Amino acid sequence: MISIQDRIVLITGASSGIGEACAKIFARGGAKLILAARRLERLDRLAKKLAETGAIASANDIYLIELDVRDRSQVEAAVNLLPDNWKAIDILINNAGLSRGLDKLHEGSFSDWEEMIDTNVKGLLYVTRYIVPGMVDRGCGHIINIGSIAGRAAYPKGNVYCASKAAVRAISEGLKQDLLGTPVRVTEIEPGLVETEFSNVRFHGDAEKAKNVYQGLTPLTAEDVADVVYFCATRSPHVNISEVLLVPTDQATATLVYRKSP
Ligand code: NDP
Ligand code: 8X3
Repeated sequence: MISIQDRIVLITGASSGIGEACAKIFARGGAKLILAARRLERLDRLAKKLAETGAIASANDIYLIELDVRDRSQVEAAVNLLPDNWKAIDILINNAGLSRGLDKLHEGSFSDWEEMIDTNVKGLLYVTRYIVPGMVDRGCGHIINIGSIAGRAAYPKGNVYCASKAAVRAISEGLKQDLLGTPVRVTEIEPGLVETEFSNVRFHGDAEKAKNVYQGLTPLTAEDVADVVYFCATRSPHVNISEVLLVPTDQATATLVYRKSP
């Protein structure tokens, strides 16, 4: 196991769910955190909580960025404008992502498709493209992409979300191949059902529909996923965990789920 003390960790989508849980566990490990998301007020709140609970030693150990990963020029500026003492990012957690809608492909919404592809695929690519060259130059780094069980096989009405996560899987595999011969590591984590704001976002704020997704089973928590992210990041430098499929005990595949009747 390697220490995370004073490592610089950039987490996209840190304002909620898995990203927020990653911020907490890496803070407890002594990391310096760069937290990015569109909702800066949420990041502010999280930073205050981490300071109050003593998870981070001082406000100097955390740097917040209001960032929409879909906007390439914003991503470029955010990386280029990092203060010198924050530039040497050791671990990049590409977590920002979302699903929008659950519709048959031929009835799908163009704006939902664009939002998913722009965030989950293009956003992840932009952030990776601007950060990985520094890792290669410094001879040190780890990219951890949050994919999904949805990237392994499509499920009915999942079409474009599943495609976006299949892309994350292919991009992670390709990046690992392209970084071969460097010490930079690449991991893709593929969670199954995790109860976060994910389904609320998917159903455009319909809380009832969102709740039903987890009805009758014990889903993963954001902390369960963050635990695995942390485990992968703290292996010895010669160990690269390339892929982890992580599901609730009540889930076998994206569509095969055991639910207790009410
Ligand atoms: P949440 O909705 O709780 O969190 C999503 C995060 O992504 C938020 O912090 C949000 O921040 C951020 N985000 C969304 N769009 C953008 C954007 N354009 N720019 C920057 N940040 C953005 O969901 P989860 O924590 O569950 O999702 C995290 C990741 O895990 C996603 O990639 C998701 O696909 C994946 N995943 C989730 C599973 C689940 O069942 N929950 C299972 C498998 C994978 P903000 O809105 O402030 O920008
Ligand atoms: C989120 C898990 O099964 O809702 O990626 O697509 S699922």
